[in-house]
Amino acid sequence: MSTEVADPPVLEARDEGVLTLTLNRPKVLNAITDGLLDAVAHSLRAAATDGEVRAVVITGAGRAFCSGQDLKAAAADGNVDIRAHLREHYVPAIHAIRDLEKPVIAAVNGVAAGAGFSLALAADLRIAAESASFVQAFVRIGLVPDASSTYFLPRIIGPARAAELMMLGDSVDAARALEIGLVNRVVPDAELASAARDLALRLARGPRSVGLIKRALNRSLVNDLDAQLRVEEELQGEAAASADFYEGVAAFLEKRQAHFNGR
Ligand code: LHQ
Repeated sequence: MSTEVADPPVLEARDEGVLTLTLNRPKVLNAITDGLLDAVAHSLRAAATDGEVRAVVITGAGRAFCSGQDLKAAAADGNVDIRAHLREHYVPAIHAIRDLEKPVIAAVNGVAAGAGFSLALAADLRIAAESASFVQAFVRIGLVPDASSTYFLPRIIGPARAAELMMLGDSVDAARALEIGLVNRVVPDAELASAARDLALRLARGPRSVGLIKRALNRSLVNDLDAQLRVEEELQGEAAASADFYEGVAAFLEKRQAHFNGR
């Protein structure tokens, strides 16, 4: 009997309010399996109710961020109902990223391809290593972008650029990704982990309103102006009732640094 234990598809680490999820299938560039998606969704749902977690970083083990759906597993499982597969595994993972009212940073350490690119798009902020690259690989194998790419990519970089990346499937390097607003920052490879951590720590020390800002931005993606003005009204009511708002104002008046606790 074998005593080997399979490596977990996602590693979790917690430090000073920051939860880091590392996609952990480096031999296949962190290609996505159901287990990997379910683990991401599970960790993020747990983070929603965990007061110790105030920001999340998602990154990849080894030289890649994520190469998208594991095509070897997909090919081996010829009878899979792709619609049900998306609904049951991809959709919950994307929702877990967007529904978590805490900032999620994609620290893109290498190639992000196919649904791996989609995962990075669903994050709130993207910070990339200089050697990172982004490929809407779907069209290369005759598929349509999925896992939220057709929703977020045109909204992040504009419809014309999104059409180009999706229809041609060309690779975008980190410098170009920064130029077109696909990523927020690019840092030298050796500094990615610490830069992502610094950013996450800053956000983790932020007020309750950071999560409410995420809710506002989620809603602004679909609302018209009047609906969004009502959302702002509702969220400002919530923010103004938070302990962090009182702390923020007190700190301003006392000319000192605010100490927020996320409540
Ligand atoms: C992989 C993969 C991979 C397995 C590298 N799978 N092994 C689709 C279908 C079903 C349901 C729902 O949704 C989707 C959505 C999608 O995500 S479709 C898009 C799927 N992804 C791709 O088409 C990308 C495939 N990979 C690549 O094009 C290249 O590997 C990239 C550009 C990512 C990286 O290229 P290289 O740096 O040259 O690395 P490599 O190709 O040599 O890969 C290293 C190893 O990883 C290699 O294994 P080997 O045993 O030969 O060393 C690859 O086979 C394996 N690998 N991606 N997605």
